[in-house]
Amino acid sequence: MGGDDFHKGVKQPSTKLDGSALRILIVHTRWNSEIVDPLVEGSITALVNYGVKRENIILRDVPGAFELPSAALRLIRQSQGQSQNLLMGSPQVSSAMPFDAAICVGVLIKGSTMHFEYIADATSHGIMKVGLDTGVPVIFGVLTCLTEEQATQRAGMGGHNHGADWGSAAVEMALLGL
Ligand code: DLZ
Repeated sequence: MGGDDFHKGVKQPSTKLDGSALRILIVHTRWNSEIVDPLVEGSITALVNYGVKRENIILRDVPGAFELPSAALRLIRQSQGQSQNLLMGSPQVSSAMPFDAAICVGVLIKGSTMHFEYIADATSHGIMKVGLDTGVPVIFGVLTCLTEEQATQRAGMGGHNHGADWGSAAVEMALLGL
């Protein structure tokens, strides 16, 4: 480990990923939107590069990171309910197919109170729980940064856009179940 050939971050998957049949939910915050928006764009670009159709990428926004888990849970459950209605003979529309994966995107920046710790803890546990409870992979796209500069760098402004990793993780995890 270490040295010049050390690859920081995620290695490419060994199999070719085809996302052309997938439907992906992106829930993102309006808090820190100047940083969140490029992260969302980075995720969308990666999804499209893996073949996900633009019309099958559904965007929804919430106020802050604390709201991400509950919104993801409701939207995933809603999509699963719609697909059950389809099986029971309700009119078929392609937008009613269940989500194959979701990405929760937000940016938490540490302030001078304990808010950061509480929200980061609740959000990370909540996002994991939504994935385990629904059986739908939910990607943790939340930056937890000590400074605004750390966050902007990780959103592609001077560094790697982590949104791209979240998009490819969503496709890889969605395809695990198919
Ligand atoms: C209250 C709050 C604070 C202090 N900081 C952030 C932040 O850095 N990023 C973020 O996404 N949201 C923040 N919030 C808002 C909470 O996530 C939440 O929206 C409110 O507490 C309402 O539940």
